[in-house]
Amino acid sequence: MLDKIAEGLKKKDNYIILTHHNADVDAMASALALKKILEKLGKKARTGVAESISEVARKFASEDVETNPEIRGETIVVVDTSSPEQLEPIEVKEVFAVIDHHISGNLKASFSHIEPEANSCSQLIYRLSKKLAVEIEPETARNLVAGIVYDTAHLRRADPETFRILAELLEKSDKNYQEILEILKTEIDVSEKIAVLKSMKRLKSYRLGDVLLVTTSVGSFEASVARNLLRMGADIAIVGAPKKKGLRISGRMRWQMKERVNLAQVFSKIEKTIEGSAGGHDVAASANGKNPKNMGRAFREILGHIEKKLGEKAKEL
Ligand SMILES: [Mn+2]
Repeated sequence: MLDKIAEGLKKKDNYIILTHHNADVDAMASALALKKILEKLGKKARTGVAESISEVARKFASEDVETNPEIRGETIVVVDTSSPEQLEPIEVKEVFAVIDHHISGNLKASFSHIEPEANSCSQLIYRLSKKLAVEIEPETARNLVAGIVYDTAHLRRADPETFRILAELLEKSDKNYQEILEILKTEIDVSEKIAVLKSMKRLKSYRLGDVLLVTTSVGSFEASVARNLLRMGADIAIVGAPKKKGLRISGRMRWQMKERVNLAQVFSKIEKTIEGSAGGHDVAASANGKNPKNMGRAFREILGHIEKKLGEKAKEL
């Protein structure tokens, strides 16, 4: 069917390419690549999304992507979706072609190429470019790589075609693979990054036999800070966020430790000290209390309970 779509695309002059709600990287890359391909064939093309573009996909979308566009008699091509609900509130009548890799929806089109075995729509668009003998531009190649990487869960679902195509696209791309992975990373809010950095200044670290435990405090983002501390090598991270009239404590532990310590249980023992309540499960727990002045005491109690569980005395590093 892709052959027929390729032939058909040569015949009309004005296109609008549409894709689904909260367009992801694959959807955006596919739509933008098809726009460029059509322009290279001397056609006019607009791109449009229903409702919104997802945050990461926005990093690949040039500004001329319209939201809920009005269709002015253009030939409609839909990519990365084949269900009309996913295009609402855009009213699509007489769709010329659908190119998708999801299980078929009920969008009616003159030509539908739906290939659920393909792990991205981006690779279908790349195949289409070859059928049309259109050379892919560096920026488009980069977008298609991103689309493929995104939809294959960073290549975990890749197949041989994925790697063949990726190799070709990376040779054409204006960014190398590492740079593309960097763009795909979701940006963390700057205040969250500051919380992580500030937590370092107040960090206390302990060794309990083979276990490394850290405690620190921040103004907010305590759970995220705790997760970051695990990534940096701690086995257990306890992070407090004292407020004027309250206190939150978040604890995170590597899951490999869950046979040895139950963090929710440990946290339940500081409820009185912080004048509040605790909850969670074995490797992630949190506590909320009314007494911020007792944060230090709560930390010492937590440490004491973990010492008992592990049968090891904590040595401050
Ligand atoms: Mn997709």
